[in-house]
Amino acid sequence: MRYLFFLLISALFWHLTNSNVTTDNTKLNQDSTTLKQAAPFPLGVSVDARLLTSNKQYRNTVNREFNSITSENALKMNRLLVAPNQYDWSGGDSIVDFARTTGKRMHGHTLVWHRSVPKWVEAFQGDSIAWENLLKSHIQTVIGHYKGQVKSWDVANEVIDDNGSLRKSIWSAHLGPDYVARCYQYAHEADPKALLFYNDYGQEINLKKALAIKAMLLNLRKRKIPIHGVGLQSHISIYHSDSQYRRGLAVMTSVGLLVHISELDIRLNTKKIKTLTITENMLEEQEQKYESIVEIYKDVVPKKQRYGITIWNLSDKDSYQLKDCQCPDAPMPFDTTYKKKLAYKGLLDGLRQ
Ligand code: 9MR
Repeated sequence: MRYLFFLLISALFWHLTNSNVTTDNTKLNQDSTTLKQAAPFPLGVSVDARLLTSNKQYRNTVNREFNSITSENALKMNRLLVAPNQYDWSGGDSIVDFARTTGKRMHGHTLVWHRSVPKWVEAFQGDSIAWENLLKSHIQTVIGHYKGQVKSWDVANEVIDDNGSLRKSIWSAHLGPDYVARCYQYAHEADPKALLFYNDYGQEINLKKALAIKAMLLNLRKRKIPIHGVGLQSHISIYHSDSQYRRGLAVMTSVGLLVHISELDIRLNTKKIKTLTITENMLEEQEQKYESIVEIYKDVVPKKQRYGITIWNLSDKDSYQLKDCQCPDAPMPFDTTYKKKLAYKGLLDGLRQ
């Protein structure tokens, strides 16, 4: 009898806790307010060209929830500049067309990144003038191709090393340490109306790096190099400290440029445990963390400096983090079937307040 009573109580308890969770997500998925409606600044997502054209659910969700688009990979040099003077515009054009026809802001990512150098460029032989012309021509061809359609660009990506010095790369080796400034000048010549960003990761953990980025940006500003904004990628986890995030964001904001949280995702499985079970508790912590990041952004970045928040691809199926870690994780606000998660609610609540 006592055993039966115990079973009954346990079943009741299970029903209450679990049905709450289900009800919560069901309600969430019935709520018709969208992120872009709630957001007091542009809300973006990076997209994959193939998914955008082939997956209706993906396209509809992007269209419904966001008003800013970043190209995740399609505008990188290794995707575009397939052979000398030969460009493959297919992926980039389909994303830019989508942004134009749906009336969304288009942010181009990225012109100069040490990890997106085509193989043939790695093997390129030439003196420093030939190298300079190669990069200048790439920047101006791409910006020129999308002139008037792409509002802003991540011109240089990750050129500061984790120790705060200029990263050694194929570009710094062939063009010398001041090549970054020239990239912005070339970009500005190609489209004087485009807003030009510097984008990097780790400012929210590594103060030394954040200060080095700040020093570089201040130096560019002092020299009147055309640069308009800074991006903090923000690939973080539920364990990330809010106060560290606030500090990194404050350092970037203090430069006085536009500030873009440019690649947000929030991992659960930082230790890359192959057998990790994702718990409701973790998903609640993720909800909290998404909400905190939005609140910190609103708190730290003055209105006129807010370029917005962009998440890095859309659902738990599409995030590069899954491929990267080869382990269970769920970093995004949408689940693998594009249903809104608690993380979505965190974002929405942060935006609404
Ligand atoms: O998400 C991108 C992934 O699909 C690509 O394979 C990878 C290499 O091009 O780049 C990823 O995006 C990166 C972004 O361009 C710059 N910041 C770090 C991102 C994650 O690596």
